[in-house]
Amino acid sequence: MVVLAGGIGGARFLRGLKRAAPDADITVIGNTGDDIHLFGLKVCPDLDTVMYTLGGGIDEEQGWGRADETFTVKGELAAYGVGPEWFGLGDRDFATHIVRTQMIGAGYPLSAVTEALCDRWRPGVRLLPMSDDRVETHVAVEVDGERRAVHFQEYWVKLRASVDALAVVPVGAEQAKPAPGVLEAVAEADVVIFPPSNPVVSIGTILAVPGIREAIAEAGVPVVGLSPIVGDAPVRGMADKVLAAVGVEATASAVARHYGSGLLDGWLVDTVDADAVAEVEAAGIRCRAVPLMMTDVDAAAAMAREALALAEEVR
Ligand code: GDP
Ligand code: FO1
Ligand code: CA
Repeated sequence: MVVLAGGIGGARFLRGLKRAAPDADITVIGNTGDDIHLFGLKVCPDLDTVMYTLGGGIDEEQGWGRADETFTVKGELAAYGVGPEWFGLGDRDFATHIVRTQMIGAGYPLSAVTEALCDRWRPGVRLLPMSDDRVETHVAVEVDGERRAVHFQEYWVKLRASVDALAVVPVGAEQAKPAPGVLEAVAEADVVIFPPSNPVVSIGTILAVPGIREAIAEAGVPVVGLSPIVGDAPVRGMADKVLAAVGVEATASAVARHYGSGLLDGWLVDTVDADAVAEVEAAGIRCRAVPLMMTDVDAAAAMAREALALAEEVR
C-alpha cells in the first residue's frame, strides 16, 4: 500500500491503517514542503509527525512535537535575542533536527537520514520523503496593502492563517525529483490512499513533484481518498484558507472534484456530508458516506477498513 501523507491527518490515519491491516507492507510518501531551516537546523514537521505518531513519541493532544517536551534551549536562544520565538521547538525535538542536519552536512540525502531516524522510532511503515531535493511551500499574502510571500510555517504558525492566502507555491517542486523508492513503490502498489491530509499544502505539494501524479494515475490500481473536510469545514487547522487560494470550496465534494476522476477512483465523505455522495459520483468518483472522525485509533482503523473496502469495490 502507498499512502501520501502530511502531518497530523496523515499520521493518525496511518495508525488506524496499521491496526486495520497489520500484515500490510505500507510505504508512506511524506510531504516535505513544510520543511524549514531554523537556527541552522533542518526541521521536517510532517515527516517527524508521522515518525513520532507511529513510533509512540508524539504529543498526543497537540498532534505534533514530542511528548513530555521541555523548552530550555528555546528559552536560552531567546535570551540571546535569537528567534523566531513563534515556532515552538522543544529540547527533545531539537535532537532530531541536530542529527538530521549533521547527516545532511555529511552528505547523506534526506531519504537516508529519514531511514536512520526511523531506526530509532520503528514506525512500522517505510517512510520516504517525497523528494531529496529542497521544496519549500510559500504563501502569497497581503500585509498593510503590500503583497509578499512568506514561508508556509510563517503563514500557518505565526500568522495563524489570519489573512487570506492569495497563492500557494511549492517553490522548487518543478525541479525536484521523487526520492529513491517513491516511483517504485507506486508502481508496485496494490492500492494508493490519500488520507484526510491537507489537499493543497500536504497532498497537493507531493503531487507537484514531477512524476508522482503521473505514476499514481498510471499505476492501474485503485486510488482512494478520505475527506479532511467534514460539515463544510476542516476538522482541524485552516485548510479552507489554502483551498480558497486554489479556488476550491471547503466542502468534501469540491475537494474530491479538485483531485478529479483522472486521479481518484474512490472518495469517502463523513456521514454528515451524505448529500455530497451524488455530486462526487456524478464526477465519476465512487463515493460512500461513513464516519470520518479520528477520535481514537479504533475510529481511524474503521476508516481505514472502509477505504480498503472501497478500493476493492472500484478495483
Ligand atoms: P498537518 O500537516 O499537520 O496539517 O496534517 P495533514 O495535512 O496530514 O492533515 C491536516 C488535515 O487533517 C486537516 O485539514 C484536517 O481537517 C484533517 N483532519 C484532522 N483530523 C481529522 C479527523 O479526525 N477526520 C478527518 N476527516 N480529517 C481530519
Ligand atoms: N505548529 C504550531 O502551530 N506551532 C508551533 O509552534 C509548531 C512547532 C512545531 C515544531 C516541530 C514540528 O515538527 C511541528 C511543529 N508545528 C507547530 C506543527 C507544524 O509545523 C504545522 O502544524 C504543520 O506543518 C501544518 O501543516
Ligand atoms: Ca504539514
